[in-house]
Amino acid sequence: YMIAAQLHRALEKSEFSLVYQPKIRLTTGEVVGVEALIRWHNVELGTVPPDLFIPLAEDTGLINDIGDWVLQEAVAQVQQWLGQGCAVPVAINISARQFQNGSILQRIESELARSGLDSRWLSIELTETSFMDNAEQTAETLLALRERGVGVSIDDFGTGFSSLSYIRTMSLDHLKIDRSFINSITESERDRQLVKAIIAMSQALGLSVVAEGVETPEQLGLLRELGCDQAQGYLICRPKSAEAFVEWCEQYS
Ligand code: G
Ligand code: G
Ligand code: MN
Ligand code: NA
Repeated sequence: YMIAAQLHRALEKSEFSLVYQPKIRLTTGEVVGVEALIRWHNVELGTVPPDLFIPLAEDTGLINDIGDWVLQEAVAQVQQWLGQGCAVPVAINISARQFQNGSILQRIESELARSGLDSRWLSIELTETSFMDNAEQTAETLLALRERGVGVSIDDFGTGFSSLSYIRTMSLDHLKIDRSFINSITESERDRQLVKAIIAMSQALGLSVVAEGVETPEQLGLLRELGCDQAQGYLICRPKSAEAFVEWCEQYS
């Protein structure tokens, strides 16, 4: 299987890169963070989307090494930005299998210790599927991460197997509303009411709420009216290389 064979050698051949997409605060417009997204470019396969190779990396166990690379690369990038005086906190995505293998806390702790990076510059994004198994262990890990100063976001909220019990039992900082809801808020009264309710729930629980996939000024305006805290999406900025992101920041501010 061609893709699996190439994936095995992708790390040693330095075929991965990270792109960065900012999140802004809706009241002030300031950039409050950036999400790191992995990209894989292979000479024979071209650009392979993460939706395709992350599940494969999970099946083959490569996800641990790839996850470590993402963590190290993201940490190194914020450290470089700190040196340039334009730092923003970085969020990395952790897939459910990667989270459930149990060593994530230790991996993050050892990278923070190795790099000396202050933990307030790092956060993680987890989907609801991460919370489905080993609820007790998961809750402990999230609490430990947050005590260590690492922010935790629930990603793609509203899709998958949403259960309010996760919100009840898990220690979280941010909730990211899945872009499928944001997509239709200006057309669908039903989706608008759902988003409004998710925002109200998040705020009542002390979670900051982020709208994902904002593509139009109308969506952004409506989200601001609804009191949403933060937004991310192509309207604001597409995921960009580290260099292009710094340029974007300079233009933007
Ligand atoms: O960047 P893009 O929209 O193509 O991302 C597609 C999916 O891949 C998203 O669900 C995103 O969370 C996931 N993804 C992107 N980067 C990473 C990563 O570094 N690790 C993991 N586990 N998933 C990622
Ligand atoms: O699952 P997660 O939320 O981590 O995935 C983020 C994915 O969403 C990335 O692949 C990113 O490229 C994509 N994305 C970011 N902003 C937008 C947007 O405004 N519209 C669409 N369609 N996709 C977006
Ligand atoms: Mn994400
Ligand atoms: Na998401």
